Amino acid sequence: HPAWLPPEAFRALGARRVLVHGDGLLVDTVLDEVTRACTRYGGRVWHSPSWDVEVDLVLTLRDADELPNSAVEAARSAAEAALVDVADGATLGDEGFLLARAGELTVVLADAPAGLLYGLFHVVRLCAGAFDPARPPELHRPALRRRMLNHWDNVAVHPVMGQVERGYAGGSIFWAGGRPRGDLARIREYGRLLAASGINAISVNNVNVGRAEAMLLTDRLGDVTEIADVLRPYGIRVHLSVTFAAPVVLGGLTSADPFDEDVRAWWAATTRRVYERIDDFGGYLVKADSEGQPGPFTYGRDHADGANLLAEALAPYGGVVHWRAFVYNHHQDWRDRSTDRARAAYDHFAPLDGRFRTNVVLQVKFGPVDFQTREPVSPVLAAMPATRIAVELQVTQEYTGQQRHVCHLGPCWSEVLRFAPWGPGGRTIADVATGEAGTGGGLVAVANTGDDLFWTGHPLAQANLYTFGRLAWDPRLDATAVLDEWMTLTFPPSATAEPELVRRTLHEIMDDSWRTYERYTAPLGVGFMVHPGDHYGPDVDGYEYSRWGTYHFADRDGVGVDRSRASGTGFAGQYPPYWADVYESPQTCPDELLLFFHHVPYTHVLHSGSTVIQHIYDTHFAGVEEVAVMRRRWQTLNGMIDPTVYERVAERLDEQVRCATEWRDQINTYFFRKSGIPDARGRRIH
Ligand code: BDP
Repeated sequence: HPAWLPPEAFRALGARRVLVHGDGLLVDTVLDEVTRACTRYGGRVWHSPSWDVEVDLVLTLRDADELPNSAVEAARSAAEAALVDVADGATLGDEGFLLARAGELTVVLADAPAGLLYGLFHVVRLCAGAFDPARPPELHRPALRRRMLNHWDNVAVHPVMGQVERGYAGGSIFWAGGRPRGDLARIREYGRLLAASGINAISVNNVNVGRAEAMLLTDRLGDVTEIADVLRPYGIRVHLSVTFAAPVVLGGLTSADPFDEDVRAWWAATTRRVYERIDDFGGYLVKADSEGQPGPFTYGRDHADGANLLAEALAPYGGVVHWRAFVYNHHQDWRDRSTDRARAAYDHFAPLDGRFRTNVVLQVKFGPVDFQTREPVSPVLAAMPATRIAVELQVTQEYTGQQRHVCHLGPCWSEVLRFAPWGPGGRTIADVATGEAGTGGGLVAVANTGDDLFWTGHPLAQANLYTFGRLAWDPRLDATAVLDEWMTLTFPPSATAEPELVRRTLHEIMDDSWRTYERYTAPLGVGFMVHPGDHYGPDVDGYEYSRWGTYHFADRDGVGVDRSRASGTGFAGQYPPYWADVYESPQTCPDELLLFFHHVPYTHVLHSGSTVIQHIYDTHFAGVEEVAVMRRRWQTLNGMIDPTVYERVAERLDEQVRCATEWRDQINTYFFRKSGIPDARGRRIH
């Protein structure tokens, strides 16, 4: 399974003498990793620390026994001293580590076994750099405590959505046709891959919970236990999506009302049984009153009542409930302009701030609508200071090319995480997810993986998963630098002819690929315009007269959704004052979001100096040209990398060129026909 931990990535490690010191399940994992590397490349691992031998790398817990090897013990003390210098008295915590050079040695020091494992993967990432005598000590601690993936995997194959809802990488790693897939070795490999990017939590079934999926909580708990056992050695805790109607569907009760004593007792007893089997179980994930899923509204209760019910059951065991804020009416009347889907999450949840128990995490999609290529940051993220908030991203490329298109999402996520909702220089979205003293809800993403040979369908889509994990560990990381790490690990120089050329070419193809995708799809933040249902490829009016509430309102004079306070839906007013003002007027609204916030004439002049209509033409011509260049660049790598990777990407780039062309032609023609305004540069529009 080609991915970012091919054996070659461990080469620098294997050529060394390594000592792993400490006790615990995850320390055993570290030892196992190191042993594998050394076996392959001729390094040595000492299983007994009693010999006075020379060592290059020590991975040790701080409270492990003293070592009889004096050189190693001296290095450990030196690392302790370095820690005092760099950390200013701070501790390493459950997952942090220190990497320091001490004399001739490299030392990884951790307080807890997970820190040692993350330290090991950091050494692998640095390769020979970890042994550079001039390397200053580095302290690494995750900014976000929970770095979570949500699998939208069905247990039974769904008649419309298949095995994995919005999955573009084959079947599920966990389930097949109603049963566990049973490939525990593959699940273990997956855990390893996730841990190497910093992910430490996973939910293993779809948020749209059918009957087979619901039963994981009770009758099929053994299947979940098996997965938890396999992922535990990589520091990954398992969570379950549950249905709010579980007391009725599974428990035979007549109600799921949060205020009903029998319902509370059912959740308490059911949750106790879960923890009897899986003592480090993470908690529940809930999609309620959304797109047909049951929820507290049925009983006249609100979402704080609903979330607190489950939180109460989880609290004795330290579990959390991730309660999704993706709640809106998907049965709107398109003739009624008074409803705006973008407003819904804020309208439902902001008034509930302060009412959630402390083990509720409100999980909020990064944008107010639905994972579009470009959306403003959701105002809910800035509206609930007394609530633990997790930011939800979509690694699976539902709206960003479905893993048939190259679309590196790191720059998009970096923009979201660095956005300062109270105004420039203020706290950021990353700060919200981190919370005061680390009490925030963390970062969550919908997974893009499956049983595909490359894990992600498109081999280059692996970079999105890796980048998500790394940004969740440290949101300040530069997305392009993270991409570079991924490239070095995935295409290690030792396994690649012309490594520098490969790296440069991959950067040229991937660095700006999100913006390229944006250029040839829906313009200026208006979103959607995708084929209804499967959401792939262009269909400008596909959702225009539909109940889902995703419109662009194009007519002969202009396009866009008026979400201003003055004349529109008022959505702009859901932001704190700085951004509410910026978004309120087309004169100040950033170009890339103009049509999200405003309905403007085609002749409206953007800050860029171009008109809206000319911008549409120019970006769509440019986007397709860029994709054609991507394909040509990729072709120059033929013969330099693994041929199976080469072929798979080449085939997908052909499809990307085809699909981008289709987008360009449909969008340009549509707006040419609506507006009657020709391209100023005289290009042919069909
Ligand atoms: C939408 C998807 C749908 C998901 C939903 C969700 O189209 O399949 O169920 O998000 O987040 O983007 O629950």
